[in-house]
Amino acid sequence: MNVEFQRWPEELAAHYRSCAYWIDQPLTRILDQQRQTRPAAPAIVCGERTLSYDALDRLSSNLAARLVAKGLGPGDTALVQLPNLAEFYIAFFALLKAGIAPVNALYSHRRHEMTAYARQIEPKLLIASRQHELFRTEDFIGSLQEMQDGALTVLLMDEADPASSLSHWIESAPEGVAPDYGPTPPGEVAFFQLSGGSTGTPKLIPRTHNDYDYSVRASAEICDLTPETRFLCALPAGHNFPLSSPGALGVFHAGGCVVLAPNPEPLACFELIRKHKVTMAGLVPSAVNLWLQAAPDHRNALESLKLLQVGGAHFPESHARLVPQILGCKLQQVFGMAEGLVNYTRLDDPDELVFTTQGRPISPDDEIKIVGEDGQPVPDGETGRLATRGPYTFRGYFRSPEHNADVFDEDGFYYSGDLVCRTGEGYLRVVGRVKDQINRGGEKIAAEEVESLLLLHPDVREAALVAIQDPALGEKSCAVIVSDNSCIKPLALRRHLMSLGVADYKLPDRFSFADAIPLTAFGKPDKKKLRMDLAQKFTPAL
Ligand code: J2J
Repeated sequence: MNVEFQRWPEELAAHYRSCAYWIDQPLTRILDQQRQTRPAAPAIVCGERTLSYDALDRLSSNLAARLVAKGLGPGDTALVQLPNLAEFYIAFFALLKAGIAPVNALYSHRRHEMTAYARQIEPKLLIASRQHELFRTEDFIGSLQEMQDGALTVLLMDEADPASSLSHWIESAPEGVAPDYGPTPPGEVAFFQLSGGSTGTPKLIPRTHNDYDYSVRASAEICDLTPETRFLCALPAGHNFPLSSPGALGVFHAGGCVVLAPNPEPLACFELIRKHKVTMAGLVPSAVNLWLQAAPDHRNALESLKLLQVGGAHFPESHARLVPQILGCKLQQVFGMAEGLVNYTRLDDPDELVFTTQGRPISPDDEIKIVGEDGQPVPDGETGRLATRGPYTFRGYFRSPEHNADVFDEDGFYYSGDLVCRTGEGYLRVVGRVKDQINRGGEKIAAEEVESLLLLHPDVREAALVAIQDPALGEKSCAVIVSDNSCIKPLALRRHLMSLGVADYKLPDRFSFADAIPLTAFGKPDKKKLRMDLAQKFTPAL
């Protein structure tokens, strides 16, 4: 009946309960509390619309009741793909209320990613938008429907047919009385987060009510959220950072208000900050750079902004120092992951810690191991691989036993693939990574995923995707290709990837053609060497 997932060992679960990290309440309690205490307070500002907590609760209940009346409930999963609109949160809470576990795909995802998620969760429900290229016609919906033997309920934004119009399902409760319904038990899966990944297939992270709710409550406290908080959500709403660190859920928990922006474009965001007196925002470093460039002409618009959180990718110290100077607000560095562990610099930390570290873990029970090449812990100040377990760090990817065996040790520590060092104060500094991933302005690209798609092209004999430095995004991707066809062109390969329906951000920014891919002593592609070769190739001589 419940969605399967790898549980925490009993002993640790008992400990997490005894410390009141796990309070055995469903995530829907966040909304329940606000509906009772401040029903009329604004919960979401979305364009010209403002939704009160009461409205958010009522609309999500309408949708939940209709889904239940349709026969959906605990054990069922949903594939959701919505842009940054109020409907994202309405649907999120509706699915929690009905006990349906969603995957919230990014709006930039296309056929390749959506199909991979659908194959894994076998959804009974699809919630998406007609505005998205995938859902303008019936083709893709038809193929999902076929995968599910016709058992897929489809709800779309901007849909004319009331039977499958999301707005229609949200607007009113179903006729008659919906059968009793409720969320899944607090120890069970509430929804799936997306992994940045390093493997061929994008992996899913089961998150329980208990573990996620703890990370949200504790994050809200660390960030001092109150009913006066007005949070600008300019990153994709479903991403772990703007959803839970403390993100929209933290803001709802505190009774504050989420102001939605379609993306982090500075001028539109500055106008929203001015108009709605936004107090806090969260950004990836590449977006901060754009804000830093645009801000000097718009300082007045930013007067209400007290705190800027920055995370998701490497944030150079020199840029960190500019945040208070140019944006006139406090900086908080955030180093987190959809798998669990989140680190914050604290609001009362000395500037030096805030500028030079990525913070310390949320919980006293976040266990951190930093191990050297021999697998043994390294002393503070030395770099090693980050391994962690704790009250809100998952214990296994969904239906991925082989990959789980690679990234967990026998004690249940998860190896995130990050290279970090710990300061004497217990703060982490992210210094690199060992996972085969490109971090393109905070958007994660699994090298293997793109490589296997490139290899489907008849002219590609070998392919390796590696990161190249980029002043705006931090990193971009370069595909190194070995081909027998000397006339092969980047455009053809790009078209090939596009025809496979891969998200745009995964398309290689550059292509480089080689006679062979260099190998390490173990016979694996030597990506370090490739990165160095490419750095020389793409850096103009002085
Ligand atoms: C360097 N690398 C970082 C940082 C994440 C809060 C904030 C971010 C995420 C996130 C998140 C970094 N400096 N400050 O989920 O709740 C890289 C690391 C990490 C990976 C996780 C949250 N902050 N990273 O970015 O699941 O490599 O989560 O392992 O998308 O991003 O990516 P993701």
